[in-house]
Amino acid sequence: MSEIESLKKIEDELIELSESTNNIIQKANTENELDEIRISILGKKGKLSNILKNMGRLSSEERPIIGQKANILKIQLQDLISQRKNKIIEEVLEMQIANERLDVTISPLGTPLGKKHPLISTQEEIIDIFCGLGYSVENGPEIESDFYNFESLNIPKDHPARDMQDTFYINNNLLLRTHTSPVQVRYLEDNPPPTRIIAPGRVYRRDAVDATHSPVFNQVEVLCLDEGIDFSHLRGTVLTFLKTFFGDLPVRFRASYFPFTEPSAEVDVQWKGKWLEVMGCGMVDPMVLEKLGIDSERWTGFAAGLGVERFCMVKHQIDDIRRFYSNDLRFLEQF
Ligand code: 2NL
Repeated sequence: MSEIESLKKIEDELIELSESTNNIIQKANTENELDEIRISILGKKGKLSNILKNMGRLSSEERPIIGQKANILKIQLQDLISQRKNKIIEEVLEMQIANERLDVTISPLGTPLGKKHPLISTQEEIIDIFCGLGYSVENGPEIESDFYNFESLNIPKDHPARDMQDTFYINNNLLLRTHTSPVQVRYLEDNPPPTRIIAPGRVYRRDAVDATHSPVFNQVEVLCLDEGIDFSHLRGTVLTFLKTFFGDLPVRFRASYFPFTEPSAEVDVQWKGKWLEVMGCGMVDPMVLEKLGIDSERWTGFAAGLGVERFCMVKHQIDDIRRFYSNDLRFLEQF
């Protein structure tokens, strides 16, 4: 082959390489693929060096011409490869962005709303009714002394309620209050009659847990003291309260006994044909008032006590007191 022919051949091969590789480079889809293509063209044993192997056949004038052309081609191919590489990086990134895209405009599935526990709603309802009747709300400690919880309320030393079996004692004198009456006793110590107060709050009794008993439950006690208060005021207040809370249900008063009221009564409402006991009440025993230095000839009054759990259970037909304390959302979400 003459030098002219050799030159022509190498030039043709370079043109051929330029034309064929452009397509191959554009078809590469990953950086790895592109790298392999780069090595197969520009690498030590690649197509370009393969073509240039034949440069030895050229004259010393021709060699730099081909050298220059080969260099230009090399730079062109490197450019193409790096452009393709950038394109691939961009495409990968765009695909990633598309795949990981969050539609922040999509409407939410609904925000879960918290709501009041049925016991809280019931307690608030009871409080609201008495506030409407002119009563104010009083609070006091849950750890009480024997005096405020029992002695001041005329509960004798040998009364079963004072038994270790029924009361949580902290020591000889301190205990967890078994009712909220001590709140009212404390109030009367500091505030002379007339009195219209209610005392809502947690109370504690040493009961075994079952469907109707819990060692901690909520009570609301009511106290009204004034001149000329008699049983008709008690009856009227209780009837008004029960009618407001339950609606128009039959109500009956049954004679009963509490150490701190005389006379005393228990109150039942009729619900689905059954009489259900819902509260206890009575005229405040003059002994309780005298112990507090209140003139029981001038001031008379009534008191009542009720369990919030019981009211809530009757109103919503709940069969087990433990449902209030087990935090089962299937139960709680119904209210
Ligand atoms: C019930 C019965 C009752 C009282 C609570 C009371 C308070 C004072 C003076 C007199 Cl300061 N009495 N409270 C009276 C009668 C009944 O509760 O069955 N509670 C769940």
